[in-house]
Amino acid sequence: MPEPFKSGFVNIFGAPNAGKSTLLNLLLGERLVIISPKVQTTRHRILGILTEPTYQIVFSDTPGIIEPKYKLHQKMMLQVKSALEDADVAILMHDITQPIEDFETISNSLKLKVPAILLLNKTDKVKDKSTIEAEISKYKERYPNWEILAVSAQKKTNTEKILPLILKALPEGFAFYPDDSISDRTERFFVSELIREQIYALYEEEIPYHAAVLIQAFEEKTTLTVIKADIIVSRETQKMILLGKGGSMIKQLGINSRIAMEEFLQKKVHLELFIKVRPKWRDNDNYLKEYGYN
Ligand SMILES: Nc1nc2c(ncn2[C@@H]2O[C@H](COP(=O)(O)OP(=O)(O)OP(=O)(O)O)[C@@H](O)[C@H]2O)c(=O)[nH]1
Ligand SMILES: [Mg+2]
Repeated sequence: MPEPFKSGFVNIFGAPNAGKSTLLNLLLGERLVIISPKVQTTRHRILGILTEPTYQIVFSDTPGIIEPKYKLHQKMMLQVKSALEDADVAILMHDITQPIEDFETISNSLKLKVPAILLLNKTDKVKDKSTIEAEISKYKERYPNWEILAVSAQKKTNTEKILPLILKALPEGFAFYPDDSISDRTERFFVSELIREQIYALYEEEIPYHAAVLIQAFEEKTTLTVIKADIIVSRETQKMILLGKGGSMIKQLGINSRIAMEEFLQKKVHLELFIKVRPKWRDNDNYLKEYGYN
């Protein structure tokens, strides 16, 4: 008898900065979603599809779970909610150096009804092994029905055990997507995300949190792709910071973004950036819609 084909939605949840996007890229074996040391990097639910001869896993990366402070946050939490509704398996991620109480607040809010795998991430930040063991026991006592694993997504420690746990929990079924699909999102989307990733890397304080990126043109020519993008911020002062002295910062942002895009698209890119000020865009339904936060 051949093995039955398995398929399902495996959705990743957790606090901001837990390492969810790092994990998705690791499981897919490619740099699909953006990552940053700052919190609240991911703003959308993004599918990452892994197809093998005997299974198809449709992963979802989701925004870190927070108490919404403005409409953009509310939209982000709606993305989490949608991922909660169709999950076959939930992967919960928590930074092992953060208190269990913080995790409990999040896990209680989720009210999960599906099999869960808890990954205590960032074990590389913990010096001795006994501390890791002690942490694992705490979570095992609190969540006796869950699979619990301590890993480092960044250093790839213990991460080879994740996929077998997922496959154990995955239901039988047909593939949802063609076997060459990698995501539900377009190249245009990922290119806008690469600019956001560079904004998170280059600018401090509130700038990344007030910035959105809108691709205005994406033209594939024979030798290169021409991309024009608007960067939206809330205030004139933020525009000045984005530009930097004599335009030095926006120039750097353009260079870094273009390099990242060329690697992602495997093509030469000509990139033009424009900065627009849209006061309070994060609380404006029309702007949010226009910038892809539906
Ligand atoms: N030391 C350490 N850092 C990690 C590990 N996994 C991820 N990180 C880092 O943690 C930071 C956050 O990682 P992300 O993958 O962006 O976290 P996230 O959960 O997707 O964050 P949001 O999108 O903001 O919710 C980045 O700087 C990662 O490089 C790990 O195992 N060890
Ligand atoms: Mg993320």
